[in-house]
Amino acid sequence: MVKNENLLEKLTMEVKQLAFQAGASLVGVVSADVYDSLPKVWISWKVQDYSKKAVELMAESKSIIVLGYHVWDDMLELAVRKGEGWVYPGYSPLEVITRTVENFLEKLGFKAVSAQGLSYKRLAQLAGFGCYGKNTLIINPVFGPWIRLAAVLTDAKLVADEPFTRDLCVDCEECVKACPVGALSPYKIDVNKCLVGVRLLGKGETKNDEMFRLYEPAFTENAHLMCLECQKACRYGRSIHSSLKLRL
Ligand code: B12
Repeated sequence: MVKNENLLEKLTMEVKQLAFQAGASLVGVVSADVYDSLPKVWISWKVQDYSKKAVELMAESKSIIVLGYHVWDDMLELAVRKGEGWVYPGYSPLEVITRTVENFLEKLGFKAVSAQGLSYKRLAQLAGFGCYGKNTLIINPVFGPWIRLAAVLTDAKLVADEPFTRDLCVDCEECVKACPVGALSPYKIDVNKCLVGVRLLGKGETKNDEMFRLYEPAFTENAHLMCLECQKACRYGRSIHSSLKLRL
């Protein structure tokens, strides 16, 4: 029994070390059972479906490795149009980190798949990364909301982390006040108003032209920054984030 526990701890440590070496800023583990015991959440944008349970992606799921990547500069908030879709340079490092973790586990004989379709925000809170903030983003005490998330599902049993239970927002509502289109109320977002979603779906271009010019500056015909106002307003992570120097 003790030997098994030591092995679990060793494997968990190795996976975490590897993810950090591959560039992750935060790494945590959530038990697949714990995640699956919570109700599904409705994804009201593009997908229009409930989030998946871990067992739907992998019947033998035991652990979910949650990965966080610190986006320390506004330039990592670019969205670049490619044909009918979009490329997000700030998210690309997570693909490499995810693949590295998957390869490592597969070489050891475990199953490992990217946890597409799960609620990453819920996973991040369960992995101890931070709280679900009033801007509806996960806020980490060090990086603030400036983290991007991914997750790997595996049949390897790993040692789970403790969930994050502190409330970092308390009575602060700066993000709600900062949203230029009034898309936020505490802990809720109106996806039909948020400039990021409206722009990426290609809806409301004419109606929002001036808002896009001010809050989603374009650099080329294809590339624009996603609106940053609800993240900038957050007092966490601000001192280690560099902002656009252009005057808009
Ligand atoms: C759809 C989507 C959008 C939509 C809708 C936004 C939304 N509803 O969150 C649009 C296009 C508008 C959008 C915008 C952005 N998004 Co987005 N988006 C997603 C996506 C694909 C699904 C989220 C979703 O709709 N889930 C369904 C909702 C209902 O559930 P949930 O968000 O998971 O949260 C529930 C639980 O967390 C639970 N909960 C847990 N604790 C608590 C505590 C309290 C008090 C409460 C009330 C609830 C609660 O309740 C929530 C509601 O049921 C995720 C990726 C993913 N797979 O999760 C990224 C994701 C949430 N987006 C992300 C980001 C960064 C952004 C943007 C900043 C754009 C950008 N630069 O990338 C903006 C920010 C806008 C904002 N303030 O939220 C990150 C969030 C990182 C973080 N720090 O939290 C994610 C995780 C992508 C990623 N891979 O990193 N996004």
